[in-house]
Amino acid sequence: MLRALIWDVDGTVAETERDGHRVAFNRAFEEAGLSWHWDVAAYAELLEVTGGHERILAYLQRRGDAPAGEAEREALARRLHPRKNALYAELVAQGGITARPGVRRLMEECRAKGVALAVATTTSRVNVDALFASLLGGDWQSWFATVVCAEDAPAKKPDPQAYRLALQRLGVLPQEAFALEDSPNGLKAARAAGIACGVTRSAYFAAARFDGAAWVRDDLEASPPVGLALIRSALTRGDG
Ligand code: XBP
Ligand code: MG
Repeated sequence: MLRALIWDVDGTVAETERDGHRVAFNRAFEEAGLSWHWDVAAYAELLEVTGGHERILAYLQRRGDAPAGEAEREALARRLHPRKNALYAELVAQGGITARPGVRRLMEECRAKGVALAVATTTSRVNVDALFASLLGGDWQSWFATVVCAEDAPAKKPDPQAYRLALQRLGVLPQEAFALEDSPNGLKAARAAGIACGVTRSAYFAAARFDGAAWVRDDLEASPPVGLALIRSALTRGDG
């Protein structure tokens, strides 16, 4: 029986990586007087590291013009990451990001039919708050039974920690839940927690392999549109 639908956020709910986080990282670099710029193509590779703080650190490690010492690099990342998040929140509040097709429809169907909604993301809570406040309104928290963010689950995807914590807080078994993801790391995290997972391809993972997914779609409205009937039948068949 399906009791909960667990959502990834970045890439799944909206194209936040290409149009939001990436742009905000660049603004933070610029403000700090750094000449670094993450273009759309370069960011694809950077996304292999989940977590904004970890992503900056990975980048600093391979830049010749970054601080040589580990402590200095850590300090720089600690300064840049919160500023990136603030700039991301501004961009989102200005309406710079819209929900992907079918996201709101599927969330509304869950609410109408008593399937709990949850979030399992490696993103900071401030970013989740900014995005859902813009997409669903100020009372967005009331839509979700639980919201697991980077602060709650510091082991980033593909580690299953965020999904395991979401299940625990929901009080449901892995086989009573279904996850929605857009990235190979996200899919691995859900599967490692024993949860079946459907994939909606986002811009950065359009050509990625998704072995072990229950299904893979371009978006939730791609034929046939993803509704609870389709998710329930994938669960019943034991797909993914
Ligand atoms: C999301 C991430 C995050 C975002 C940026 O991955 O890896 O790091 O890129 O957000 P997923 P923060 O969609 O698999 O959860 O800067 O808050 O980390
Ligand atoms: Mg994602």
